Formats: sequence, structure tokens, C-alpha cells
Amino acid sequence: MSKRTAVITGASAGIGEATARALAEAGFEVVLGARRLDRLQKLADELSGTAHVLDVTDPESVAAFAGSIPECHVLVNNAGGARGLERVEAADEENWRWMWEVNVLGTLRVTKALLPKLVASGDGHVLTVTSIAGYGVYDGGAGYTSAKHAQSALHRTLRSEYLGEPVRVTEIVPGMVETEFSLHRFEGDEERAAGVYRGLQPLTPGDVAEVIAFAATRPSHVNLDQIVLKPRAQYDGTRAHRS
Ligand code: NJP
Repeated sequence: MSKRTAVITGASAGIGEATARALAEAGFEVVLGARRLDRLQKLADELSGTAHVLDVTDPESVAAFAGSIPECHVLVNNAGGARGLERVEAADEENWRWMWEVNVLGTLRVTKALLPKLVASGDGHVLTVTSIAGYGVYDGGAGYTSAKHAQSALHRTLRSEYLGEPVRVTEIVPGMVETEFSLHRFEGDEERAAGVYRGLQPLTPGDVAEVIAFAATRPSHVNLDQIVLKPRAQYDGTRAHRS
């Protein structure tokens, strides 16, 4: 029997990279997308998968990416991130625009482009990595939390719209995970990024990837709608225990 194909966006780092490894380990043929092709190609070679450059903020790039994929059983919408931590009164519109483009419209574009192939597979599965920021708010976080709320709403609508189709829909809702996420959010400020995780043990990308692989390997009639995972020391986006 030929392998099932899993497409992972944002697979060049963090949760996406770990998910590519976990799904390859679980027996999927992996197709990786991100902007940094050098990192992606190295990982694809290691996993005997395929790498394609992908910028989810660019409709032409998404069309070319989807067009180069012959079949798709599992789609992991993982590409995303945050920029800045300004209060609303000081909001930077460019940061907001980027967060909405990458998290919301990026997820929309890739999902829309691959849905025909997911349905045609006869056993499709869309997993979207949203965030606990999609379920709460925090000071300075409105750009990111609003984008993650919207991404979550888009994803959950799909669950309802595809009832009766051979497509499962799973939302992965992580809390703090130590990746390049905070480094990008704070424009490469390593000290500030490290502060996010100080005094507690955050999740690793592998912790999240294991959960994604678990959801993707349930029998076809089992839909895990939503999985929330956080470090033990984190309550929500505003409260965590730090020693
Ligand atoms: O972040 P990071 P994570 N087109 O920065 C890619 C959510 N999350 O793994 O294009 C295509 O290590 C980028 O690749 P590249 C978060 O919102 C995280 O933590 O080469 N790809 C890289 O592979 C996001 O949705 C935390 O730069 C693009 C990847 O995205 C997901 O988890 C908590 C792209 C980002 O890797 C993965 O983030 C939470 C584009 N335009 C939710 N722009 C957390 N870490 O604490 C970026 O609740 N990428």
C-alpha cells in the first residue's frame, strides 16, 4: 500500500519541523513548506520527503505549492507567529497586517487550495495549530490574539461545513512552547525572548508534535475536535507559576 501524504506548513523550524519528524516516523510521506528552503530541504532529505518553498502570505506561492502536490491526506496548518507586544493605543498596523496575513489568510489560502485533494483522498484530515491566544486576551497581545481567534473561528467553521465529507478537522491549541516564536516576536532580542520562558518548563516542539501525530493516526471515524496542551506551570495567557 502506498504511504499517506502529510503536508506541513511552516516546517522549517519549531513545531512544524518536529511535526514533520513525528509524521514521517508514523509512516507518512511528508511534504514540507516554508520560506527558508535551505533548512526545509535538509529536513526533507533526512525524512525522505519533499520540500517546496511556500509563503502563505502570497496567493501565487500558495497556488504553486498546492499545484506541486499530487495528493494530500493530512494538512497541518502550522505556519504562523506573532510580531510585537504593543498596547492597542500604540498598535503597529504593519505588525497587525502581517499577523492577520500569516495566521488567518495564510491558513485560509492553504486550506482552500488543498481541500479538493483532501476530499479526493477519501480520508482527509486538516489539523490547525492555533493557540490559547485564540481563547483569551492579554495586554499588548491584541494583534496576535485577534488573529488567533479568527484563525480558530475559520478552522471550526470548516468542521461544521464538512460534516458528511471524508475530512476530519482537529484544532491544536498550545500554550507556551519554546521555539523561535518569541525571538521573531521581539525582532531577534534574545534576552527578551528568553524571558518568556524564564522560571518554568515550557512545552517542547516535540511535545506538540506527538499530540498532532496521535490525532492524525486515530481510525478514520474518530475526530479529535480540539486538543489544548500547556506546560503544567501555565494556567492561561496571563498566569503562570515561575520559580
Ligand atoms: O514558531 P517558529 P512555532 N509562509 O517561529 C513559518 C503557534 N503557536 O513553531 O518561512 C510560510 O519556530 C516559519 O518558516 P520560514 C504559532 O502561532 C506557538 O512556535 O522558513 N511559512 C517557521 O517554520 C504558529 O502558528 C506557540 O520562516 C511561514 C514557522 O512558520 C505555530 O504555533 C504558542 C511564514 C514558525 O516557526 C508554529 O510556531 C502557541 C510564511 N509567510 C501557538 N511565516 C509558542 N511557540 O509558544 C512563518 O499558542 N512561517
